[in-house]
This record gives sequence, structure tokens and C-alpha cells, in this order.
Amino acid sequence: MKLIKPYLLAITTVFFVNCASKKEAVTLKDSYKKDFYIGTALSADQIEQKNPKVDSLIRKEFNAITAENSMKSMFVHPEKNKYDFTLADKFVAYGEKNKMFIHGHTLIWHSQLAPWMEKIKDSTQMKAFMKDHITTIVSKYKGRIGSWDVVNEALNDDGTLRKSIFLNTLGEKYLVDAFKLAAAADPKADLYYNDYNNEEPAKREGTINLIKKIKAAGGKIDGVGIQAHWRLESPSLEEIEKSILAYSALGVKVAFTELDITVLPNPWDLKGADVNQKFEENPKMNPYAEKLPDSVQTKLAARYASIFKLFLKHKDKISRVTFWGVYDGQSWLNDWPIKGRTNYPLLFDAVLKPKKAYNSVIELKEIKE
Ligand code: 9MR
Repeated sequence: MKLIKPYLLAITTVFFVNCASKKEAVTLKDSYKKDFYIGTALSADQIEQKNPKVDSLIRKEFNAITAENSMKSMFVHPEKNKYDFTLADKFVAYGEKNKMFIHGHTLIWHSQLAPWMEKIKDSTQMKAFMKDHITTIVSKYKGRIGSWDVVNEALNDDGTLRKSIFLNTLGEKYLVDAFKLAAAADPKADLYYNDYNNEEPAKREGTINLIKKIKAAGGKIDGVGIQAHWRLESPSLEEIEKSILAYSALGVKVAFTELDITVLPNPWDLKGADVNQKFEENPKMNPYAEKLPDSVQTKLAARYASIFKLFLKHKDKISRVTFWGVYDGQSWLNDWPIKGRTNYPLLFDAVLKPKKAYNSVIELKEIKE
């Protein structure tokens, strides 16, 4: 007995150390490395590595990055004759240092424009703006940025073209112009059209038409970004799958570019709700201010698992799945569509701990291989 005990202890220790180091080695990016990139959006603070714990989580789990805001027009091109690449340079250097796939977001978007851009009124000025803006930014990072959101959110939910300063000044030709300019500046970068709700039927049709038109007019378009700001109950897996199939049938890659899943009520779904109601002051709109109940945590895990199962089924068509943020505490969904709520849309919680949803995404791969 006396002899057996230390022997058993040694075996048990070896067993647990092995298990622990095996668990330690499991990460999102490694689990999915043969399937598609696993990315995250980076805030300005994350680009500047302000928090070492967040930084090591990013480097451990993700192999692709998108700047959440720092490459948008108002930041990189604040005045007509002035570019500011301070943060964009740091973002690209960070990706290179960590051997990550670097995605550029975004070149032509109606939102977050610099004030001077909003004043562009005629087609000559707009043409000159687009040429200078796209050529300057894309050439600066030629060969270093793997793919670009060339045009972002150009469609309405019914699939028609969104009224924007680009459409108003140039007509729909601005779309193909943008893709041609980007291709000329970096012929090897993958060029994407990126939007939200484009897994829904009407917008999907609009997106298909848009891609066909760009191709027919000689533009180079390599992919479509489905942003994937989703909910627990919708969109259906069926619509997501139809979209993956429909887009890839056009010969373009599919990326899920801004994935998150809100667990909070959406005031605009409340039929008959008084639009003047102060949602901010209504505690019903922020039901999990202290903690996410286990039942919802489990629902979120199941939703993520079913989505990733579908992604794996179509891994040959999917280039990248990027989360819109690293952890719950920093998500834009804490402030949209109502400010100051506590949301739980990502795989890591507010103190950076992997959630049940993280395990469900990892386990899909453990079972298979
Ligand atoms: O997450 C971004 C948030 O910090 C900004 O305030 C917001 C401004 O429009 O943009 C958010 O990111 C958006 C992305 O650039 C494009 N698709 C929708 C995203 C969420 O609004």
C-alpha cells in the first residue's frame, strides 16, 4: 500500500498536467486553422496594446484583424489634403509582427466621413476624391493588407441602392469605379463588398445584382462580407446557408466580417411601443445588468455552435470569420441601439474569461478530429 500510493500519485499528476497543457494549447485560431481565419476587430486601445491581458488574449486566440474604427475615412483622411496614418500604421505593424491576416475596413462608406467629404457636391469633385482616397490608402499598404472592404453598406434592406453622397453625385457607377481603383492600386489584394442583413432574401438579391453588375462592368470583386450582427433567434440557419451558396455560386469568397449575437431586447421589435418612450430608463430593456442567467448563456452557446457547424459545412467557401470585438465588456452592442446596457454578444466575458459559447465553438472541432 505504502509503495503503491506515491506511484499512483505520480501517474495522476502526469495525467492532469497533460490534460491541463492540452487544454492550454486549444485556441480558436488553432482549432480552425485548416478551415478559415478566425479574426477580431481591434479598438484603438487594442491596436496600441494598452492592456497586456487583452493583448495576450488577442495574440493567443485570433489570426486575423480588422480595425474597428481607425481606418475609416474621418480618421485617415481628416482634411482634403491631409492623411493621418498614425493608428493605421500601428495596426498593420501589429498584424505583421504577429503574423496575422490583415483586413482593411473601409474605403467607401456613407458613414463616419470627414466633415469636408460631406460637402462634396458634384461628380467632378467626387471622382477626384475617390481616386485620391482609394489610390493613396490602398497603395500605401500594397502587399501588406490582404483584403479590403472596398464598399460598405451601399444597399437598403429592400435591396435597392442606398441614397448616399456617392450615389447622388456619381450614380451607381461609383460602385464599379471604386473596385477598379482599388484593383489598380493593389492587384493582389482581395476586394470585398461588405454589408449587414445581406443574408436576408431581399438584400441578398440586391447584393447578387450588385456583384453581377460590378463584374459585368469589368470590376474586380473577390468576396462578399456578411457582417453577421445577429440575434439569438434570427436570422435562420436556412437563410444564412442560402446566402453562402448563392454568393459562392457567383465565384466570390464569403467572409463573416463582424460577427456578434445580441442577447438583449430590441425596442423596435416591440409592436405598438410608443416611439417616444425613454428606453434608456426602462430596466426591462437591460434585463441582465448584473449577470447573464445560465439559461441564456446556454442558448447563446447553442446558437454559436449551430452557426459554426454551418460555417464548417461550407468551409471551402468561407475565407474568414471575424468577431466584432474581443470581449463582451468592450462591445459596441453595450451602447446600441440603447446606450449603457450590459450585453453579452461575444465568446469572452467582461473579465476575459471564455464563456460557454467559446467552449461550444471549440468542442465542434474536438468532436470531429
Ligand atoms: O463598432 C463600431 C463603433 O465603435 C462605431 O461607433 C460605429 C460608428 O458607425 O461603427 C461600428 O462599426 C460598424 C462597422 O464599421 C460597419 N458595420 C456596422 C458596425 C457596427 O455599427
